Amino acid sequence: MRAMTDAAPAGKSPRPGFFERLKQKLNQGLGLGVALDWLVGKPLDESVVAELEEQLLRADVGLKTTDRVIDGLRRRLGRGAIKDASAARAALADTLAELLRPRQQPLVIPRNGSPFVILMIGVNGSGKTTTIGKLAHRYRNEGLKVMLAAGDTYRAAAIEQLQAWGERNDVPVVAQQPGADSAAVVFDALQSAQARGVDVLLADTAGRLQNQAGLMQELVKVVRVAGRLDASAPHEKMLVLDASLGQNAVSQAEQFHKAVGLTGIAMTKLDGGGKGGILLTLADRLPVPFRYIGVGEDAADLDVFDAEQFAQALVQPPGPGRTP
Ligand SMILES: Nc1nc2c(ncn2[C@@H]2O[C@H](COP(=O)(O)OP(=O)(O)OP(=O)(O)O)[C@@H](O)[C@H]2O)c(=O)[nH]1
Ligand SMILES: [Mg+2]
Repeated sequence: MRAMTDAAPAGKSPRPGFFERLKQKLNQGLGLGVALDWLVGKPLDESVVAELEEQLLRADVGLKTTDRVIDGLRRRLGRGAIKDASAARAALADTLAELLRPRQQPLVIPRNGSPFVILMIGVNGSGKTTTIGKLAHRYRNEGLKVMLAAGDTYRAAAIEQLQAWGERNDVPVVAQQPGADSAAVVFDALQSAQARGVDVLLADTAGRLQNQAGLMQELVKVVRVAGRLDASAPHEKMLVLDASLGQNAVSQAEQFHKAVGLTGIAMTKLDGGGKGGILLTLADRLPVPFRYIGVGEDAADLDVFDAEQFAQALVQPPGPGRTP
C-alpha cells in the first residue's frame, strides 16, 4: 500500500493519504457501484450473472470486459453458493486487479543528462495543464530538474495558467506569444532544456477533439519537430483522459493512439462524476499503460497508477451517498 505523502498543515489533522482519498472519492457514487451483498447464499447461476452484468455495464465496464470480469469471478468463486459478501468482494478485487495489472507500468525517467520529453495531449478541458502542474510538483520533489513548455498557443489564458504552475513550483516555463506555432515552442523549449541540463521537459498542447483532422496533424508535427533535436523525443506521448466521460474515453484514446502512438495515459477526474470501470474497458481495449490517476485539483491529488490499489478502491462497499 502506498505511504501517506501529503504534508499536514500546522495545527490540523493530517490529510488522508492518497489511497484513503481515492477510496473516499470512489465511494461518493463514483466507484464501480456494484453491490455484492445480495449475492450471499446464491450460486453464480444465469440470473445472478445477468444482474451482475447489468451492474457492471452501468459502471462503465464495456460489454466484452464485463464477460471477462464474470469469467474471473466464476473461476474464483466456483459453482457453490457464495458464503459471504466479503468473499465475493475479494474475488471481484482480485479479478479486477488481474485485468488492470498489465497496464501498470510506471513511467521511469532516466537521469542520463538529456531531457526526457513528455508531451501532454488530449481533448479540451481533460486536465492536461493541471496534470503538468501536478507532475512538475512531483518531479521537483524527486530532485529532478524540470522545465515546462507552453505548447498551447491557442489561447492566452493557457500560457498564463502554465506560467502560474511554473511559479508555484519554481520551475522555468518556455513560452511564446499566443498564436505562435506550437511545434516551434516545443522545439525552442527542448533546445533550451538541452542547454540547461534539464531532466524532464513537460510540454503542454492545446485541447483538440480526436475527429479534428487538421488539429491531429498539428500534433503529429509537434512530435516530428521534437524528434529533430533528439530522435527519441518525445519520450512519452501521454494522453490525458477525463474519467467522467465514460465510454466516450475509449474512442478518444483509440483515435489519439492511431494518430500519434500513445505511450501512456493519465486518468483525471476520478473524483468527478465518472465510474472507475472505464479503466477496465481501456485496459482491455488498448495496450497503453496507465501512468497516473488524478482525484482532484491540487498538486497532491495525483498518484502513480497501482492496479492492486485501484481494484481495492473500486470494490469498497457502497458508502453514504453512494448508490449501489
Ligand atoms: N475534480 C478534478 N478536477 C480536475 C482534475 N484535473 C483537472 N481538473 C480541473 O479540470 C479543469 C480543466 O483542467 P485543465 O488542466 O485546464 O485542462 P486542459 O486539458 O489543459 O484544458 P484545455 O487547455 O482547455 O484543453 C480545471 O478546472 C482543473 O482544475 C481532477 O483530477 N479532478
Ligand atoms: Mg490546458
